[in-house]
Amino acid sequence: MGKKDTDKIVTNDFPRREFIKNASLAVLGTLLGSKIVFAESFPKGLIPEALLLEESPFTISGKNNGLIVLNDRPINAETPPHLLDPNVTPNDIMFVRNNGIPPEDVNVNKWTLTIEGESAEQTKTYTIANLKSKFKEYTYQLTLECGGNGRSEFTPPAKGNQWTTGAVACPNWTGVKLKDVLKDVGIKSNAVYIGYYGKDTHLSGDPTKVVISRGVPIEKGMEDEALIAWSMNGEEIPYMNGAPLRLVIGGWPASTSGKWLSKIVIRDKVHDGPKMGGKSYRIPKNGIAPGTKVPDEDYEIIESMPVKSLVTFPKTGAIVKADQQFEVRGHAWAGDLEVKAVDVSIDFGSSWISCSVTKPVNRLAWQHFSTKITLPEQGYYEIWARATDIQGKSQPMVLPGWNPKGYLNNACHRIAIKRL
Ligand SMILES: Nc1nc2c(c(=O)[nH]1)N[C@H]1C(S)=C(S)[C@@H](COP(=O)(O)O)O[C@H]1N2
Ligand SMILES: [Mo]
Repeated sequence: MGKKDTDKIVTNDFPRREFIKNASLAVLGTLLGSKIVFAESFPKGLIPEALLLEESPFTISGKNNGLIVLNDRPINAETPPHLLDPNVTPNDIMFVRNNGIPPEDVNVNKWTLTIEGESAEQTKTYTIANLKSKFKEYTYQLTLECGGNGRSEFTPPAKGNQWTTGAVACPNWTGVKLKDVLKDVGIKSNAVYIGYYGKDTHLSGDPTKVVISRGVPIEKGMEDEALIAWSMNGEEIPYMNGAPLRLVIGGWPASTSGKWLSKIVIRDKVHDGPKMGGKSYRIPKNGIAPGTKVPDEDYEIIESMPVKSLVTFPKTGAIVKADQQFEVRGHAWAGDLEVKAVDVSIDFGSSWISCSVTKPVNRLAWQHFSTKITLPEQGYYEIWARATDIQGKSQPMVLPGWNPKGYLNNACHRIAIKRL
């Protein structure tokens, strides 16, 4: 049975149960993503409780229990749309995307950030106290969305975390401008890119292996809104979101926003850290048929994220009374661009109702849309939302350009509604 949501179609997955019943302890451990401690005492033929549930029952310390854990080594968890309803995403609601194991020691007083690289005039190290005293502090609300958000919809399927819609958030970030710190160090005229390094450790346990080290062109890093942040919504950044210091690059794949930030390099070429090359956060330059293999040199790095929206109210599965007028609302964002319009449909895209859309509180913050709706007769409906950016690009109704790693799915969000 569905654990908590009545809006799900419940399937009796008998073949899977039979398989699990007969599985070896090693296979059960693989399915659980953890070894079973005291396995020698585990009754033969019993199905582990965690595998009887539709969704992972595990929760993350410091995070809302409503987050859906996709993986616990490394920890990855997404936010259901209705929890993203607040205009500013609360700390315990923001999704978590880890590629490795978070660092154990995140002492604010001892933490340092080093700036170096072939296009840095010098190597300089700052404590967090140094950053706070030396540079002016700024707060911006910035949208971070994982490049793989929406991956679960791709066919043929793409490997990786099966994000549905919840790898996006837009909290307030406080810190110093990356450009102020880079200028303090000195940027050589041949600088083209910046790259970050964090203090998380590789899943293999090998201390010499870097988990992820991505970056952005120097122009993006020099934007007003590119921050080195120590605070989220006026509090410490949650441990899982990169405390005590992280880079925040709004509008681009969130993989460019390095967590547990310890080093920034100023490069004279495109940064080449782990997950900058190959198929990582890169898509084929030209559209390809689903399933096609493309040589690495025909890929390009994902930059600004595409236009997208999310219905955060009502919650999918809501049942509304006859003739009840209700509000439909949510957020819309468009990478480096602004959102011009959001339309919703109650008839599977045959006609569209235009919504009111707020201006962003600052550049690179998501915007909010709302409209009031009444449903004409009793029955099942879907509400679809479609945002359009200021350049006139709209979200596609169905999955856009298939790519091997399942990036950039900005298809319209749909919710299910019944009217009595
Ligand atoms: N040091 C470090 N920074 C990182 C990551 C990571 O695994 N390690 N993951 C990246 C990816 S892929 C994403 S989508 C965002 C996720 O940020 P969040 O976990 O705060 O939501 O962090 C990015 N920064
Ligand atoms: Mo990501």
